[in-house]
Amino acid sequence: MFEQLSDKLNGVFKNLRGHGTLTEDNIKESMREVRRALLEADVNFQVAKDFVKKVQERAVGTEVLKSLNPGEQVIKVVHDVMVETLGSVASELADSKKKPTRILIVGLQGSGKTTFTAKLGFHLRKRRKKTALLAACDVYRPAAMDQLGSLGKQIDIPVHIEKGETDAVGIAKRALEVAETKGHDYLLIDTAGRLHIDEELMDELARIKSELKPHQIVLVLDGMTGQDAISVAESFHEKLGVDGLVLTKMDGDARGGAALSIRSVTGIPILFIGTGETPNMLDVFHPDRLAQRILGMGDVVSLVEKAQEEVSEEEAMQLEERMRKETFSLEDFAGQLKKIRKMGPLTELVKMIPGLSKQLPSDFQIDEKQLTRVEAIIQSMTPLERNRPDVIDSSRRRRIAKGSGTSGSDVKKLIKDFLAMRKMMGQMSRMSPKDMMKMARR
Ligand SMILES: Nc1nc2c(ncn2[C@@H]2O[C@H](COP(=O)(O)OP(=O)(O)OP(=O)(O)O)[C@@H](O)[C@H]2O)c(=O)[nH]1
Ligand SMILES: [Mg+2]
Repeated sequence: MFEQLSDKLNGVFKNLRGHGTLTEDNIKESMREVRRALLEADVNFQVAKDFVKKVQERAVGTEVLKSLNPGEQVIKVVHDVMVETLGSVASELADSKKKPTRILIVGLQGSGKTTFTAKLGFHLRKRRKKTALLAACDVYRPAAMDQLGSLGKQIDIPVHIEKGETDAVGIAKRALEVAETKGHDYLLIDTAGRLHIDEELMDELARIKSELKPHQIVLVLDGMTGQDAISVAESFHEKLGVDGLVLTKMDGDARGGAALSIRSVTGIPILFIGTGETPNMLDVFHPDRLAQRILGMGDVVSLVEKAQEEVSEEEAMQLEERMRKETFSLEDFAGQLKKIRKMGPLTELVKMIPGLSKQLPSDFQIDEKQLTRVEAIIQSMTPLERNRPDVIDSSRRRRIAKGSGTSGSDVKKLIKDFLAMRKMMGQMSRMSPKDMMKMARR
C-alpha cells in the first residue's frame, strides 16, 4: 500500500534531513519533488497543488527554518498537512440508539460491496461486540445472493436471503422486520452494482432509501481506479447522498491517489479501507495513522490493535512467564506464528513498525512459503517433541522431515534457531530496564 509514494517522499526527506540549515529555495525545490510524487501517485491535480502550497507557506512563514533541525520540522509540516487532507479525525460508523442501525451499501459493479458487507459484519462483532444481519438485496446477478450467503456462513453471521425474489425494496423491508424481531444491532444492506451509473439503479437505491431510511449510506469504491473513484463518488453523492466512503483493494498496486484526494474534493469522509479479500482484511480509516504510514513513520497503534485482537491479556502474561523461564515451547511458537499470520501478510506488518519501515529496501519481502514450511515441521512433531525439542535425535528428525515434506537439515536448523531464540528471549525478559538501555547503546 502506497509503497511508491512512500519511497519517493522518503527520498525527498532524506535530502531535507541532510541539510544543517535550510533556505526558502531548498524548501521550494523539495516541494516541487513532493508535488511530482503526489501526481505520480494519481493524486488530484488541485489537491496536490494546494497541499504543496500549504506546506510551503507554513514552513517558510514560521520559525521552522531557524529551528535546530529544520529538515525534521518540514517533515512534521508535511505530516500535518497530509492528516488535514485525509480528513483530520477518524469518522464513525453510525450507531443508532434504536436498533437496528441501518446501513445501505452502494457502489459500482465489482467495487467490493458484497465483500465489504461481510467484512463490516465481522468487524462489528469482533471489534465492537455488536450483532448484524446481512441483507442480500442484489436481485440482478443470479449468484449474488449465494455469494453473500456463503460469506455469512464462513464468518457465522446471519444473512437474509429470498432466492428468486425480484423486488429489492421488498427484501430490504422484510430483512428489517427480521432484524427488529431478532434484536440485531445492525442491518447491513448489500445492493446490486452496475458498470456505469444508470437511472434504473439509482431509482432502485432511492426507493430503498425512502422505504428503509438508512442511518448511513456507504459508498464502496475500488481503490485501484484512482481518480475515476472521485467522479463516481460525486455522481452517487449528487443523486443519492452519500455519508461515508470505503476504499477497497488498497492492498493491490493502488497508487493511493484516490485516498489522498477524495476527501478534500468531495467532502465525504472515508470510513474504512479494504486491504484483502478475506473478511478480516478491513481497516478503520485513521487519517493520522495513514499519514504516518505513507511518510514511513510506521503505524504502531494499528499494529497493537491487531495484536490485541488475536492475543488476550491473560495469554500474553502466560507467554511472558514462559519466555522468562525459557519453557516457551515449539507449540507456543507455532501458536504465536499462526496468530501473527492471521493479522495479515508479514511483509505489511513489518512495515508498520516505526523506524524499521524507513530502513527496509523497497522490494522487501518476507518469504511466506518459508513460514509455511516451519509450521509444517512443527505440525509433524509429537506433543513431547514440541515441548522438549532436545529429545529429537536423527531418526526422529528423519520422521519429522518426511512428515512435513522437508529435509533433516531443515528440521535441525529450525530446532537450533528456536533454542537460540528462546535463550535470547529469556535473557531479554529477565533484564532490568537499565540493562536494556545499556545494551541498546552498545
Ligand atoms: N485484493 C482485494 N480484493 C478485494 C477487496 N475487496 C473485494 N475484493 C475482491 O473484488 C472482487 C469483487 O468483490 P465483490 O464484493 O463481489 O464486489 P461487488 O461490488 O459486490 O460486485 P457486484 O455485486 O458484481 O456489483 C472479488 O473478487 C473480491 O474478492 C480488497 O479489499 N482487496
Ligand atoms: Mg455484490
